[in-house]
Amino acid sequence: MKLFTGKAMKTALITASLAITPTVAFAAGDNLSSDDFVGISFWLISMALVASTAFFFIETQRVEGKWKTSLTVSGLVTLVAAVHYFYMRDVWVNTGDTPTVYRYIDWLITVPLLMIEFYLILRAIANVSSGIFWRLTIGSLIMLVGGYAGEVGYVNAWLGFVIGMAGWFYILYEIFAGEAGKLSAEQAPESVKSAFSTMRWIVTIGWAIYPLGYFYGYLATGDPASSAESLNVIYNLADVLNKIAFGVIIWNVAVTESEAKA
Ligand SMILES: *C/C=C(C)/C=C/C=C(C)/C=C/C1=C(C)CCCC1(C)C
Repeated sequence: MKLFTGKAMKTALITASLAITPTVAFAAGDNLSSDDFVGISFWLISMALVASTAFFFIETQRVEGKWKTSLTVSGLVTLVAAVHYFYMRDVWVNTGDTPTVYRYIDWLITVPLLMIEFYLILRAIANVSSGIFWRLTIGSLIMLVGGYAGEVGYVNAWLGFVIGMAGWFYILYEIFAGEAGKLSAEQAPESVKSAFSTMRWIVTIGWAIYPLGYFYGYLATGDPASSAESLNVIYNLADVLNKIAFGVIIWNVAVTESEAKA
C-alpha cells in the first residue's frame, strides 16, 4: 500500500512550505551581526532542519510501507524544530535572551516523537505492546516538566534537575534493560538491531548534552552572559545530532530493510 501517492506527497510538501514561509518573512527586519556566532548557529541549524524535513518526506516514497511512518515522524521532528528555530533565532538576535519557552515547547513535541520512533521501528518487525510507548512518553514528560520548572524558577534549580534526570534514567532503563531493549535483542534482524543500538546511544550520549547545558547555564557559577551564550550553542549543536542525525539513522535502516525485501 502506498501511504503517500504523488498528490498526497505534494500536499504534504506544500503544507510544510506554507507553515514555514511566514516565519521566514517574519525574520526579515532583523540584522544578524556578523560576529553573533550564537545567532549564526541558529540560522545554520534552522536551514539544515528545513532541508532535512524535505529530504525525509521525499524519501518516504522510496521505502516499504511499514517504514514510511518512521520516516514521516523523522520529518515531523525536523519540521517542528525548524519552525521553533525561526522564533528562537528572532528572540536571540533581537534581545540576546535565551528563548527557553520556545525550546521547551519544541521539546514537548519533538521528544515524545523521537520516543515513538523506538516503538515504531520495533513495531515494523515484531508484535509490540503499547506499554513501551506509554512508558517512554511518561519518562519524557517527567524529564521535561522537571527541567522546565527548574529553568523558569517554579522549583529550586537543583530539584528540577533531579526530577529531570530521573525521567531520563527511566527512559534509558526502558530502552536498554526494559521490554523495548529485550525485544530488540531477541527479535530484531541485524540492521534493526544495529539501528536500535545507535539510536539508544544517541539518547545516552547525545541527550546528555542537555543536562550538561542546564548544569552550566543554571547550576555552575559563572558569568551569566557567557553562560547564556554557551547554553544556546550547546543546545543548538545537540539538536543537530539528536534530531537530524537520529533521523538519518532511521532513514538508513528503512532503506536497507526495504531494499533487502525488494
Ligand atoms: C530535540 C530535542 C531533544 C532531543 C531534547 C532533549 C532534552 C533533554 C534530554 C533534556 C534533559 C534534561 C535533563 C535530563 C535534566 C533536567 C534538565 C533537562 C530538561 C535539560
